[in-house]
Amino acid sequence: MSQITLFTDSRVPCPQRLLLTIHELGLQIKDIREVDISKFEHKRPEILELNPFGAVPFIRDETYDPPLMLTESRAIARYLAQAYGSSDASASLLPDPTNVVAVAKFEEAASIELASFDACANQLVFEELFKPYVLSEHPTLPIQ
Ligand SMILES: N[C@@H](CCC(=O)N[C@@H](CS)C(=O)NCC(=O)O)C(=O)O
Repeated sequence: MSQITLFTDSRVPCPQRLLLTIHELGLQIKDIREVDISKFEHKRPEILELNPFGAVPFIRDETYDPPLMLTESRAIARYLAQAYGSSDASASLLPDPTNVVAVAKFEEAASIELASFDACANQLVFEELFKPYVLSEHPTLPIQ
């Protein structure tokens, strides 16, 4: 069991990216706190105090003193893979750092995911799923 608290809204894309990594690693999360972004819980003072960016996901890992607070789903995913992944290189989610070709191909795929795939897919999810739902709950919100 890890010493990690995960702050998340499991329904939305950035947290789901992280949940996939957690699943692949078989990692046991000590505490999962759901933060309902459709109710703007991520903008509450107690959450902003932990993550001033006012977004999910983020983690607190109490393995360290002081605990590690980390935002950004991709940074968290890489941290978890590094810190909690298999020591067997063939089972690792990350490339062997001494293999420059493997690292280059990993960075290429990571850039494509961020710059090409996510740039479109995230906007699509926002327009087709999130915006209609939030506007039905909060019709006067100035979201475009
Ligand atoms: N680049 C950040 C983006 C975080 C982000 O924007 N998360 C969304 C959910 S997918 C969120 O919390 N949105 C609410 C808001 O920004 O007000 C990451 O990958 O973690």
